[in-house]
Amino acid sequence: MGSTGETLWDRLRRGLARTREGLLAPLRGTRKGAELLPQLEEVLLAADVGPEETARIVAEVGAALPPGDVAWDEVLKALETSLLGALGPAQRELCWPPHRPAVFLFVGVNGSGKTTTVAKVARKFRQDGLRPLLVAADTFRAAAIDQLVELAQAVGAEVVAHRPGADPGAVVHDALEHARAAGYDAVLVDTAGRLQTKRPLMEELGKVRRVAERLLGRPPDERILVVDATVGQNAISQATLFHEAVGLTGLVLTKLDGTARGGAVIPITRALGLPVLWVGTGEGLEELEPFRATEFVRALLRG
Ligand SMILES: Nc1nc2c(ncn2[C@@H]2O[C@H](COP(=O)(O)OP(=O)(O)OP(=O)(O)O)[C@@H](O)[C@H]2O)c(=O)[nH]1
Ligand SMILES: [Mg+2]
Repeated sequence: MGSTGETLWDRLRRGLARTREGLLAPLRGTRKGAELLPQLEEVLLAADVGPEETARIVAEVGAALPPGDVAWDEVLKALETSLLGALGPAQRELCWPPHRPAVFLFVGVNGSGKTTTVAKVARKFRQDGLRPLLVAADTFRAAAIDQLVELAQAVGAEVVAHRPGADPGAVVHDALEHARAAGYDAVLVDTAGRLQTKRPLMEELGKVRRVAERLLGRPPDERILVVDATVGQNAISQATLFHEAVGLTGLVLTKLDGTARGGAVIPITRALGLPVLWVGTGEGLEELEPFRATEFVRALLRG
């Protein structure tokens, strides 16, 4: 996975290849504005851009194009402008509080990529010369704790873990006290996957947030929903309910490399007004890119 020597940009382009092909291949042959717009609508829907955002983009592109024959470059330019308008506000820097440790809580449904993302972020922080502490607050399964411990080793980070079945709030409490005493820069909390519709499990997340809040005098600095980009529109329901549970501050979109429906990023961030902090472009621990709207749109359209 993630061959060495690849730049961030290469990985993003490769990760978006499927979505890009899905979007552009059917449009390339079309040169007449009138034919192009229904076609554009179709490919945007297929890329999971969602009905509302698709309608908006099609209208914007339609208004920008001259009647009659249009050059391919003009189509791309109009599409680029419209997509940037949608995604520009979704870009924001990570929130670092004035005092350390910064605390980041990762939540999401089963298998969305939380544990992998925690390790990827820890790797990035280590490269920046920071000391991250990982927290195994997924205590449901012994294997989940082992997975985090192994990944932490791979990226050279330390972990706080309790026994399987332990109270996730208690693990977080211990980890925060340890992080403060030992001067860590960041605390990355991995939580168990849960279906957004399972109320008691969602309440448990609220409790984890409150434990941190009591100890820190503020909630975790980022409450991050890790979303599998291949689930498309279901992500909106996920985001809505996780938002209710912990008050999300941002998103990570994973598995963009495995889907032709990377357009889902648009309705997801627009529906909730939440920024995308990173995107996952593969299973390798280096395959996490900060979300940059301009680069993302360019990788999507120009390749
Ligand atoms: N292709 C690809 N695979 C990914 C990405 N992120 C995670 N995965 C894979 O997705 C699978 C699940 O990842 P985990 O990190 O274990 O997911 P999780 O959310 O922690 O899962 P639970 O703890 O069981 O809820 C693993 O096989 C990962 O390698 C990504 O950006 N691209
Ligand atoms: Mg996990």
